[in-house]
Amino acid sequence: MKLTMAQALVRFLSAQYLERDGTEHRFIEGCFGIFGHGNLTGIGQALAQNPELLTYYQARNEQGMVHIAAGFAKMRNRLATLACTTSIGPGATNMVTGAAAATVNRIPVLLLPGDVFASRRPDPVLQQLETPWRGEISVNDSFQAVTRYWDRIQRPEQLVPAALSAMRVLTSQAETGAVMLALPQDVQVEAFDYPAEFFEHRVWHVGRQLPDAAMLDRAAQIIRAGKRPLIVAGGGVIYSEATDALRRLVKRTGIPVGETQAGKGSLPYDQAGALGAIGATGTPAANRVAAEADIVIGVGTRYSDFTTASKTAFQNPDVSFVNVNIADSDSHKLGGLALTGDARVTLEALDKRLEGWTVDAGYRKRYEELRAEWDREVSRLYNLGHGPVPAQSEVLGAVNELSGPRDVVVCAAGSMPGDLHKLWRTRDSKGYHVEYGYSTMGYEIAGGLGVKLAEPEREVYVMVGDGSYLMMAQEIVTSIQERLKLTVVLVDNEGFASIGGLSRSKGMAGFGTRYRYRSDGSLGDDAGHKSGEPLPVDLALNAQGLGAHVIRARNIEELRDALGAAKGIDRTVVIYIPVDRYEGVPSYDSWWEVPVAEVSESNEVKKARDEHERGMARRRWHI
Ligand SMILES: Cc1ncc(C[n+]2csc(CCOP(=O)(O)OP(=O)(O)O)c2C)c(N)n1
Ligand SMILES: [Mg+2]
Repeated sequence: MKLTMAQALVRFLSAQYLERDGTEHRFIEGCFGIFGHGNLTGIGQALAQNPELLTYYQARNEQGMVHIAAGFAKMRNRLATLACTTSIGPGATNMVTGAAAATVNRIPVLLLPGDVFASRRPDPVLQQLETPWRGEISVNDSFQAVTRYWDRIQRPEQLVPAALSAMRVLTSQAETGAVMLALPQDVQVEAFDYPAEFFEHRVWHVGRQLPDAAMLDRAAQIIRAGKRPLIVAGGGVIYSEATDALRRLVKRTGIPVGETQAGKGSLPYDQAGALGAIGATGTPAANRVAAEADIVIGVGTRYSDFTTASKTAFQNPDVSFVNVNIADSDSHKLGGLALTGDARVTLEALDKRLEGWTVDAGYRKRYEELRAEWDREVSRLYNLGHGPVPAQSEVLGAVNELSGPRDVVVCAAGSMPGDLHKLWRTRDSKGYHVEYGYSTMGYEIAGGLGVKLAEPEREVYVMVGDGSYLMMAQEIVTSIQERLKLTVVLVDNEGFASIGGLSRSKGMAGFGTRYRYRSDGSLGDDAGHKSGEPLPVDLALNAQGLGAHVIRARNIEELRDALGAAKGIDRTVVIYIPVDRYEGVPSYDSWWEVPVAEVSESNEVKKARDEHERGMARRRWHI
């Protein structure tokens, strides 16, 4: 079949399917793109010529496109994704941050940046990087650190093995992440007689791999000997659709569960044993149980520092780990017994081997008391009645209470992810979508749009800080264009409140974290910025300018009204609400390692250093 390389790629992608548990899903559901001289006449021509093969979506920013694709793929439990095509140069490198975010979070996205001429005849073309010591380098080499598969198609026939490799990695539950095929602009339009079988309906099977029976036996033996076992549920529980298996295991054995950011939603918040968030942004219930746990069963978690509280979460001197993970590199972490396999079938196999065994009643009673206590604390934080402007926890409470059980909350960076991790009452396993592997400011609106595209029948609530909003609000326009409604709650606290809080806790008075006019530069949260004079910036007006229906709320009552009104509006709504910059949610029984200067002229920094050293002394090795 004689096609250009770009036409062949589009045709190939349209024929790729993924199958798990007997159900087939189309794998690449569409292609986002921003055109320039590096892709217009190649991939652009192919998409325009055969729109039935792959739906084309326009976006405003290439980083935004990758976040949309990642939000989409995460919502679909990695069983489907989107491709992203860009021009060469800045259009391509704009995707680097999105690629890193997808790869860190183990979310499949297919990136198709244009690249400079393979022939090199017109060198240097517009936007070409010239590297004196190596002719074959282009800006796309910068993706090598942030992709799971990287290739450059130098000849049209090379597409065949490269595209197959790309698909293998994208659909591998252990290896997946951002995959990049760089497409030199001349090769995109070169024709080749491709074999017809390259374009045939191809099904990539996602299996449910079981760990060795002997390892499962050993794991069951270890767990049976435990007095205070705890499950740490990560994103893998949700991606492998293991939430029912987990619920059954917890119900039967009484082993309680702490959830990571990606794993939040593994259990409904009100189930017995659901201790909620664990780690640096964890609940006191989960963190106290973690501190004493003798067996920690990590399921689908990569044990980031937020989960392990920088290796201070598990203080029982005899603690040991059993790790269920599809990725070998994760199942071996913290010196654990590695159960490399699919979360669902592995939990089922463990459940069988634990038949007749449960935790003792005293343990159950203790963690249920902690859970009930925590639930009261959430209610308190939801209803602080803080004034004159509300506290952020009340905003989250109002959104939680006024959203439906299947609606989705989306967030990524700032102080809200930690607060949501602690306070959000999840009722559906796909109702909590916080990108906290890379915590990318700017993911919120774009990622939320991907969620909405993946499941249009759910309402999507995007929680975004003023800082994140200013980094990347432009995909509001895409949401208007595609008639995909988001409800964006824009929380204004005059800048980087989370980092301001971190700064104050490290003796640095919030230096450089508030949006204010410049002044004398004295240390403080307005440092370098005159106190008392806010900037004449109106983010609500900005959102209106991008096409959103904007509602301004000054207090919780008005926010509740706005959330009610938003339900009846069929285009993207932005609800703008100011909150108290200093009224944060406390952290509970936890620590996060952020280094503090070993020598300083400031007593405040010295004090912070002392505290830091006390924290460091609590770190464990777990090897
Ligand atoms: C792209 C990017 N740059 C910098 C950071 C570091 N950072 C984390 S939170 C934050 C401030 C976020 O401000 P805002 O969105 O207003 O949320 P707030 O902290 O006020 O809740 C910064 C700068 C980041 N996570 N991502
Ligand atoms: Mg802010």
